[in-house]
Amino acid sequence: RDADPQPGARMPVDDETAQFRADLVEGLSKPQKALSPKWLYDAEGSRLFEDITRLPEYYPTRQETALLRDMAPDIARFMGENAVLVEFGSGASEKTRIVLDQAPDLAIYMPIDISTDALDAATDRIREAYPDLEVSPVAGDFLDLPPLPELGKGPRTGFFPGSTIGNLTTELAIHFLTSAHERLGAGSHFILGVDLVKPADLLVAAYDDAQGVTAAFNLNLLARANRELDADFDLDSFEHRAVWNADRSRMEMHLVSTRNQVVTLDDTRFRFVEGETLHTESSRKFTRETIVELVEKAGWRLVDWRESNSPAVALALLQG
Ligand code: AVJ
Repeated sequence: RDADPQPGARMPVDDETAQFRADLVEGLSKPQKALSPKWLYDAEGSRLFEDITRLPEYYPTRQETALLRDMAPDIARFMGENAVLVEFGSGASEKTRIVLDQAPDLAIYMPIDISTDALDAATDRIREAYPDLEVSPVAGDFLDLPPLPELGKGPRTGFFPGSTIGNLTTELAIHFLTSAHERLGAGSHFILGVDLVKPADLLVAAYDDAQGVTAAFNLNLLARANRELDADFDLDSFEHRAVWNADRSRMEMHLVSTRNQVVTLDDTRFRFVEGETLHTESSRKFTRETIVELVEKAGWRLVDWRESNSPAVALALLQG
């Protein structure tokens, strides 16, 4: 993956497989079959997501990178002197470098990620590239934040790029922003990356690219279930579908059954009628107004809002 953090589980392998199995059984039992997007990101899914970020149709990563580069001096000023930068779901810390390159006054960088492998590798690389920066990694799930170590006297800034907030339900997004606020403390700052509402054809193209990489990314979920859980999904009988849900202001990815069929997982049989879908991901698109509404429910206020060129994404600077 690029730097975009995913709400992915990296538990010990057996726990993770057991959780995948339980989630899939539960998800296939619902009237609208659905599964958490975190299961899209096994090694193969993470590799495919990285390919997605380089597709001509997938604008979010490119646009956010350009905007961060543009805004880096303002961000440095926003963070202040001797600042502590806390990144939630830091992954490979790739986008962070754009900020670090132009923030000489930053004292401490605290990457938080659920994958200790990714965290260790990123910590080594950042320490090597920025020898004067104190790097203090924290292993943890950003949806279930551990207490953060007391570090430095400077102001704290949270960093959550990649529009990952859009993959969370409103309830979870408020929960995350509230707990991040608690952990960072009163008076802290936050940099939030979001994707914006735009014409449906652009959105659909970004999630249903001509080369079929997003389709492969989505279908890999079924291949993963076959590999890890010994399920018997027939990959030729499911199709990728990306739809713009205007009512809920979100892109949705589904896997559509192209025939009546039965899928077996352990001893349980799950029926799909022709045209029935498994909902695998929602990616919410915002406006300045819907972001203000969301962050205020979590105790933050918007102090700056910057949009990229078209197709536009935005960075919201928060304080609270
Ligand atoms: C990186 C999780 C925000 O929702 O746009 C890309 C994931 N899914 N193409 C997004 C994704 C399909 C991406 N996030």
